[in-house]
Amino acid sequence: MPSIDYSSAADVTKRLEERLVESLTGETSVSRRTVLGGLGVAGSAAVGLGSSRAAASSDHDDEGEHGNFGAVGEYRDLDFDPHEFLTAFNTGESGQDNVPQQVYEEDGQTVREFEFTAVDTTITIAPGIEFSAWAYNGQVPGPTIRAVEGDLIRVKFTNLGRHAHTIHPHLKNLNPRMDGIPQNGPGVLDTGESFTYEWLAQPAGTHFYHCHSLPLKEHIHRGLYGTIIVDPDPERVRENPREYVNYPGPITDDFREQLVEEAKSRNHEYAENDAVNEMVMVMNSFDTNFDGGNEVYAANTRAFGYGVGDTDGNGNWTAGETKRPIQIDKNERQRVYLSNATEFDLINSFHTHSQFFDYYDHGTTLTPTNKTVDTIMQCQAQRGIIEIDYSDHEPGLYMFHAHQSEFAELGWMSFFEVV
Ligand SMILES: [Cu+2]
Repeated sequence: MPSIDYSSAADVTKRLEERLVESLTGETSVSRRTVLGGLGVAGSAAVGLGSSRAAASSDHDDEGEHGNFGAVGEYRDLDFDPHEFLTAFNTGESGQDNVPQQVYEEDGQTVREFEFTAVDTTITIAPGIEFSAWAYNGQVPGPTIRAVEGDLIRVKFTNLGRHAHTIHPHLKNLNPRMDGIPQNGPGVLDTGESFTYEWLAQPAGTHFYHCHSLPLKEHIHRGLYGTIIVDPDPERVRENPREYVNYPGPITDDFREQLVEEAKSRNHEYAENDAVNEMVMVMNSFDTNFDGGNEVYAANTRAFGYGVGDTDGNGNWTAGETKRPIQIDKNERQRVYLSNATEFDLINSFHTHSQFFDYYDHGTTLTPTNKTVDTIMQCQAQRGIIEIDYSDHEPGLYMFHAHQSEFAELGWMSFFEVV
């Protein structure tokens, strides 16, 4: 493969990033200082979990210190890697080290059990820019849970944060006690309290979970959200194909088999799923000065996190580089589980350059709800599955971003590197 020069892409990414960081730390934001809560000190030593700054800067009305910003460059907080997060599926059988989990049978049903905490912490959202987050298991977005349709998802939740929290799942939930809202069941959990949520994994699709304490927008915006993927059960699809299509016509035997094959490709327990390159992207945003508007946008928390940093142009990114495109094999089918956790802005969007894709709204159908589109919108908490085929594209960088231009310039702009 001929070497590809990415230097201009790297330069533009760097300039955008510098402009973003300057807008957050420069003179223009001085007037916002009365409510500075999220800005940290750029260029300081690593600040991650357990940082003393986490507690110091998390009050809304703090007269926080102004960012003594330094060089814009590499992320220093390596506790969260957006590239690892893309494919960090917690299935009970395997997942992330910071998510204790197990899978077992109980009364003939598969139980996928997870231990969740809520903690106050500091995350890095752009080089040198910190945000005082409230986070499930210390990370934003929260861990991705993955189960198969019909399984029981059991989440042992302990609130170790300073505010009262819950976990509310966007699932078809038959027991109101398990809805994770202040009005039902255990209500909100105060500091130190625990509750075990039990949710049936249904319907198949891409779902969302978030804290439902009041004020709602703050509890979500601070970082308490994540994705639940419910894989379709191919045998159930074979028996009830009608439930998985947005199509009123006849279901022929061929069509039924096609749906079953599609369900296998979505189910992590089937070999067919290995042929698909799957990723989770949560569109999120950060109001760094707590004025009710966002200053930073991203997919998976880091502004320009999948942008272009230092490279030799042959796909060899500088060691330790966390800012780099998402490298994909052009011969693999690409599937993105996408959800929108953006607060304060009513919609977000996903747009691909030089490429069209199929979209499955909420991921609850096995046939696309939008075919051959290059932009989709999601309102708050909406989610869906994007499927992309780059097999006829030349190697190189292909941009994707929110098509709200403002969001793109403030961080929600990234690249696939097709190889
Ligand atoms: Cu909360």
